Amino acid sequence: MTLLDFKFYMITDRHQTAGRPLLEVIEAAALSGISVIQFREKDLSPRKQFDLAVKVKKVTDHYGVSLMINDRVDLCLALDAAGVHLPSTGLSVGLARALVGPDKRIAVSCHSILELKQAEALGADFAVFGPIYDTPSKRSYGAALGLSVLKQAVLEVQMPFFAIGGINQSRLADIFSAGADGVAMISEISTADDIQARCRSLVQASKML
Ligand code: TZP
Repeated sequence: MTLLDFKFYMITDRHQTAGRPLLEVIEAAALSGISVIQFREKDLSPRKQFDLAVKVKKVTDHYGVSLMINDRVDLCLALDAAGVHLPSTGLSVGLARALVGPDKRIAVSCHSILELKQAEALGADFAVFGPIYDTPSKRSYGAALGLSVLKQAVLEVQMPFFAIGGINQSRLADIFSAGADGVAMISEISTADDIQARCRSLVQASKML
């Protein structure tokens, strides 16, 4: 995985799959052009996360998709995943780097321009930044940042970052014209009736933007 060869960062949530098994959702997305997936099943115990992540890795390896692991540096190493995604409550970038070495990607969740700048200064490879729009799972963290903050972040930060939060196909044009390197999505992909068709259409739309 090189840094900027992908525009879509799919994030898993097995509670938002419209009742389908997570592996089925991941396979459908992998079949239709998603090249990087973050495994984020943080409500599972470490053992259960590991057991599920092993199965996910088999699917992503089969389709040549890069797998990022949310928070769990140990799982990232055990599975030889592409990298680890650090939540704001997670390990520091420096500690994660010391543990995973130079070849794995380190991504960071950021909720302000200050956090983006800190992640950049600490050597993160990329970030997700949001929520840009209102999204149910993040309401307890306060108001959405909006497009004007996204545009300002693009001006102030060189590290690649993906916009997240409430992003759907109809919002792609605004996100990309604001200058984000890509988009990170949960529900727009995993709740789609036809995941393959949705992913193909997202990938196609992004090529025009
Ligand atoms: N971080 C900021 S918003 C968000 C996360 C994990 C949730 C994104 O979910 P959706 O369904 O793409 O709005």
